[in-house]
Amino acid sequence: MSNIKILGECLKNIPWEDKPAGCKAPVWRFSQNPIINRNPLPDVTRIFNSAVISHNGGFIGVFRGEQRNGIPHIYLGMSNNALDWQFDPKKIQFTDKNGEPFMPPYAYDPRLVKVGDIYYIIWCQDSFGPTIGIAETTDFRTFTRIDNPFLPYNRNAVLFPRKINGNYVMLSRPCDDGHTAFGDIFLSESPDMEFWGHHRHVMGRSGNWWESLKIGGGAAPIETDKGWLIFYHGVVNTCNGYVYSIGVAILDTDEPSRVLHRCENYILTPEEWYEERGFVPNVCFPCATLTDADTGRIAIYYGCADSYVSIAFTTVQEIYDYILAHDKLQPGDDAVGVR
Ligand code: BMA
Repeated sequence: MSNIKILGECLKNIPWEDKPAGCKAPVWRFSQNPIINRNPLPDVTRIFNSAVISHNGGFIGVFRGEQRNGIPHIYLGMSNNALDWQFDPKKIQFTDKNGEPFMPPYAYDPRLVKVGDIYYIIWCQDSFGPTIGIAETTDFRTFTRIDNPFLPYNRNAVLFPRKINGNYVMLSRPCDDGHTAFGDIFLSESPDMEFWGHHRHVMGRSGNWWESLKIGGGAAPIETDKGWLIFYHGVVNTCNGYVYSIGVAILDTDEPSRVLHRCENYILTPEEWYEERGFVPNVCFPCATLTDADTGRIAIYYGCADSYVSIAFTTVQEIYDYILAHDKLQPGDDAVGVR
C-alpha cells in the first residue's frame, strides 16, 4: 500500500461521519441524507446537482434550482456546517463585462472552483443549444459573466483549481442537444479564461457496463501527490432508462489528459430511495467535494434522482487503495489524447 496526500488546505469543519462498522465499500453515505429536500424555496421545487466550497470559515454554494415553470437557474446558498443551507430566494443575477444584466435562458449543473483569488461558476446554458457558461466573482455579490468557452453542444465543464503549465485547464463533455447517448471527457486549456484550445481527449466510456454509454466530469479535480483525483459520472443505458453512477480516476499532475489509474468499478450507484426515486430515477451526479488535507477526509456532494442533494464520505487513502486494487485503464487512457 502506498501513501497518498491531498495537496490543499486544511478544513477542520468539513462535514464528517466515520465509516459505519461492517461497511465494505470505499465510500459511505451520510446517515441524514438527503441534506436538501424537495420544495426548498417558494419558487423552487427541487435543488440537485450543486456545488459548494469553504468560504470565510463557513461554506457557500451554487445550487441548481428547478423553478415552478420547470426551467433551471442557479441560486446562491450559505451554510455554517455545509449541511444546513440558507438559500437566496432570487436566482443569481449575472452582469456582462459592461455591467449590463445578463441572464441565460436556462442554467444548470453549476460547479464552483476557486483559482487564485477568483471564484468561477461554470454551468450548462443555452446558446443556440446547450453549451458551457462561466462567470467570476470575488465577493459573491456581483457575478461577471465571461464569454462562453466552447461552441455548442457541450456539458459538464469542470475547472481545475490551479493553472497547469501556465494555463487554466477545463474538462468538458461534447454532446448533442438531447439526452446524449454518447460522450467522453475532453480537456481544453486557456491562458486567460477567454480563448480555449489545446483540446485533448482524456478518457472515454468504457467496457465496464456502468459507464458504457457516456461519462462526464463531476467534482473539481483534487490535487494529490499522486496526481489529480477525479470523481466523475458514468452512465449505462438499461431497458428502463439511463442509470448514473459515480466513478474515480487519477490524472497525471502535469499532463492531466493522461489517465494514470482508473477504477473499473463504480464507487457509488443508486441504491437508496432518494437516489432511485425522484423526478429522474436512478441518478447519482457528483458536482463538488470538500477536502481536508490534514486528515485526508473527502465529502462528496452529489445530486440524487434530479430531486435532492446528498453527501457521501471517503478518505483519500481509502479511495486510492480501492482504485489501485481495481485499476483498469481503457485503450488510449494513458495517451496524451491528440489525433
Ligand atoms: C444529464 C444532465 C443532469 C441530469 C441527468 C439525469 O443529461 O442534464 O443534469 O442530472 O441528465 O437527468
